[in-house]
Amino acid sequence: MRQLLDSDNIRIRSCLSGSEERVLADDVLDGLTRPFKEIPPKHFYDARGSDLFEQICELPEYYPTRAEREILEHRADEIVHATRAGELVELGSGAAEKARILLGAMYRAGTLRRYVPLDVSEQALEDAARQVVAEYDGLMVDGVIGDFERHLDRVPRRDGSPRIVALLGGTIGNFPPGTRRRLLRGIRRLLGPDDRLLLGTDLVKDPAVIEAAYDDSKGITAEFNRNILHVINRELDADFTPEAFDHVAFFDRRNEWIEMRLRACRPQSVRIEQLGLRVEFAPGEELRTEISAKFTRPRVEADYGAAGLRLERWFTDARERFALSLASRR
Ligand code: AVJ
Repeated sequence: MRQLLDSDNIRIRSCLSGSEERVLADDVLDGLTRPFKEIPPKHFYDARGSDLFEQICELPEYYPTRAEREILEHRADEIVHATRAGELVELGSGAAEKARILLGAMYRAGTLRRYVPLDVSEQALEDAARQVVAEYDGLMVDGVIGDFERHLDRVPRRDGSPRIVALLGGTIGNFPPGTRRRLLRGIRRLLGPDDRLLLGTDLVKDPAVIEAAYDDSKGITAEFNRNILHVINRELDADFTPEAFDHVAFFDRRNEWIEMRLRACRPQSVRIEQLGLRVEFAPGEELRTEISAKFTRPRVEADYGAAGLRLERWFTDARERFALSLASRR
């Protein structure tokens, strides 16, 4: 691993090599040559995509961020008290906005020792690290620049105090059921007997409320969705016309997940130079860009069970829109 930053209380290492475009290239080649075209949602998040996602979090229709923050603000002390955590590992830490609520509670409890953020964005990780060490006296940051689907084995060993491994924001919902359980099994391997997983899950509710959250009136989510085409154009020398694709978001009632798609408004032929590939879209043909699963408590318990985990605590916001749960190894 590449050492990027090493100061008294910040260490940041990278698992990413110069060949990250390879991952996008493989996903695009795979996804656009399938019978039903599909690109995985992790490719939304270049600088513009991350910025658009932050704007989404502020939208009146997009409730998950506020609902999760409400739970964290009410329950952080209780979570820290129940776990006696000295260490917080956060998968997909971003700007560490949510982590700060937990770190604050750990600091007040006198247990805070180390924060281990893992994120693909070097800039976000470094900014977050500098901020939290300035805020909490004595805190060590041991950051990992990487992708939690591939680099969980690079998370540093436990430092001896109980650890919380957090996957927040409802990100787990991006993974279809089989992949989701595989990811949970991988996370389980980071846990000792005294450690806990803290997982954020959006909950099943009135489909109209969910659909509005993924199809806002300002069209920010539509721009976020089309951003994946801008990413492919730039990184793989493609010639998508993003405006020629309509944003589609619907709640699949049988699977209880949101699907986002991009629908070709007219027939299109797209050249992806770096893949030596031409892709045809029939008029109205759709490309799936995201699923975002909505959960019930029994579904979370079943996923935990299948991954060798046990649900221990379940917290929701007052309107039961979102849940945070604590799980331990079985
Ligand atoms: C970052 C995966 C939690 O699924 O709600 C927001 C991404 N997509 N609006 C979600 C997203 C469209 C978000 N997660």
